[in-house]
Amino acid sequence: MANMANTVAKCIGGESDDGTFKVSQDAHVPPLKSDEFYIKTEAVAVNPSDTKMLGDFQTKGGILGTDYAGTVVAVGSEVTDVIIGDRVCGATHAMHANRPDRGAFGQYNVSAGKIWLKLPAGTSIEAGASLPAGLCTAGQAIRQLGLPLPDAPAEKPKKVLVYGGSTATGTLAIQLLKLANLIPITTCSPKNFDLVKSYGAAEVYDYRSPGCAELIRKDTANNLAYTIDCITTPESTTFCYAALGRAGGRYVSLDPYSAFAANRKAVKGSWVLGPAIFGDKSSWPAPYGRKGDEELRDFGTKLFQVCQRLIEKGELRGHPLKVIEGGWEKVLEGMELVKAGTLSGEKAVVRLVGM
Ligand code: CO7
Repeated sequence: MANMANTVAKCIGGESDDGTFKVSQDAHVPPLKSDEFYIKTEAVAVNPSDTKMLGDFQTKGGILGTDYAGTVVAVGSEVTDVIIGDRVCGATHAMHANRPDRGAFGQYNVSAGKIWLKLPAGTSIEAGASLPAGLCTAGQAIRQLGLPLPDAPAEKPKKVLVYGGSTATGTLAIQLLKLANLIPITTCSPKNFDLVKSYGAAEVYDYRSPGCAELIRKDTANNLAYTIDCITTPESTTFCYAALGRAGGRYVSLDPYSAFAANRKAVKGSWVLGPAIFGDKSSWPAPYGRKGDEELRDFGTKLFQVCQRLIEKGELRGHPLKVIEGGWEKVLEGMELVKAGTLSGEKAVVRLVGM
């Protein structure tokens, strides 16, 4: 099996005239460049961003989905780092106007740059599928705070607040920070305290308890300088800004945040766009449109090299999973589950069987 270009395959997305998502039988597998490889998709994760690809986000004929895992079935002539039969997971563009044939929710995926990981024997396909978008997001957030990755640990440990530590992005951010000699402190519901501690949180706070931001400010001696907001609501932005110490610091969120909540000049705020890590232009509507950024692409390559080593050593693990088994229709069910917001401390992954 070499170049499968134009092979007809199943996907979620397809020609969506009514703006809803559906299983399509007529996706065309993209052509393979010499430095790319094909993966037969065996599991996909559902991210909150998948459920938001409506209206102007839709690309006619576009495929949905960011996270996939499966087995390599064909490699381009220049590929030296994987062979047919390797199990890999990766992230890809979704609903991208310039590349509508890309999207994780398709029977075959094409590798995107170096944004993929080879799965060690002890890591399941489902666990693999839960990792890439979260790593892209958490990694970029850490970069935007000006903090290091685990390959170049901080000389002096510093506290970093991860607001929403029990989210799938939160548990990855906590681990990456701790492995970089930083001190992750976090917020979540009390039922998830043990969960976030098991990933390395040094302190955990119930964000619903009155005066919680002020308590963090006190416990950090009015010196906290870094916050990652994995939730990004006006309340979460207000909380993070209030927890930062007297001298201010940096705030990074996973979506555009409310300007009115970002109410301190001494705090430098920014937000990350997960797919920006591919380094090319984002075709999504404002404010998600972006120019390409080669430095970010290089960062992504490095991030995934670092994470590959950590996963092989068993030092980085994914979020607890809510595994759903079945055909592509189950991905639509998974999206409904994520949209309903009822998952707590679990990431929805669909193990594709009987397709
Ligand atoms: O990266 C990409 C591409 C790369 C190539 S695409 C982007 C992929 N990332 C996403 O789609 C995640 C974006 N994040 C969000 O949309 C939000 O931040 C939410 C809040 C949906 C979190 O998403 P995530 O998938 O990380 O979280 P989750 O579904 O695993 O977490 C849910 C938990 C709840 O259990 C709440 O925690 P507990 O401990 O209270 O149960 O999030 C918590 N939560 C809130 N916490 C405070 C939910 N709503 C909350 C709120 N305030 N309003």
